[in-house]
Amino acid sequence: MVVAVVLVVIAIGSVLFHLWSPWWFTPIASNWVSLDNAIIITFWITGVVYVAIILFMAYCIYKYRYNANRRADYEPENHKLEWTLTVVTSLGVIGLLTPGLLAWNEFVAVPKEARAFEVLAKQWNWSYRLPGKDGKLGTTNAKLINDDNPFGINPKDPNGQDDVLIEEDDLHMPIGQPVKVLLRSIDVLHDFYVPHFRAKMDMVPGMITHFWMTPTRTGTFDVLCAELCGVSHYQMRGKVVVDSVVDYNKWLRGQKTFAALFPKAANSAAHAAVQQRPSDKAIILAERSEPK
Ligand SMILES: [Cu+2]
Repeated sequence: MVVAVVLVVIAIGSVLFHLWSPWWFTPIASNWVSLDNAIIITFWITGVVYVAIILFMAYCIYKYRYNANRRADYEPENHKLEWTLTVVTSLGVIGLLTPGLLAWNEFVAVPKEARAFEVLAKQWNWSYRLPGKDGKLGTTNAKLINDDNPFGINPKDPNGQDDVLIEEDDLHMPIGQPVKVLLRSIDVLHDFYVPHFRAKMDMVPGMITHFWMTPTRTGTFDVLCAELCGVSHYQMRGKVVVDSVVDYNKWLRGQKTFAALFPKAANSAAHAAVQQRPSDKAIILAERSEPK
């Protein structure tokens, strides 16, 4: 009897704790509401099943408690019960999987207008590479990485000369512009995670993974590494600042290109065209009124 009461208290306590606890999602700052919805649907399905099973256990403990005058009945098969449980379980699993699969399908289907940029992870910091005035990122090769060329940019590729490099500093993004995030690691597994964006993806040495997103509000958000990547994993943190288009352009004008930062590596190709800064005209986004 005591056990039955304890189980009921646990079920009710868990639900109240969930409702009243201060820990919940941070306010979202991207378009990925569908990911929040998938998690909320998962909470509902697993929550209802959790409460139902615990209350059923409490009921059985009370109802079938020891009684010297009672004998247990042997019932090896019950087709109706088996079918009911199979159908209900299948519906629950479908309910758990469907929202996540639909969200994932959107997550990796990059819209055409998304502007690509690159995140480069290494033990234990974040760097970024944005396309220059040509709007294209140059090709890279891990074998080219050295102190003069930390991104391994191919100096023979003219598209790479004007790539804007942000080394171990804050990343900025313009609000309302879809971006394709290309992810590269040069040593071990990392995982680029911005909780406010609800977006994360593993970074695997030797391959380029990607996802896309649209920042939906301005602010400064934490970048975390979500893959245990060595002794200083805990301090592999950064900041991403979502700006108005005007502020973003102002920030972008102050950044330097591959050719300007690493002239030795950039000039190692005969036809490398050196440029000091991204041309304001082509790289700067059209300034327009901010979405509310
Ligand atoms: Cu890491």
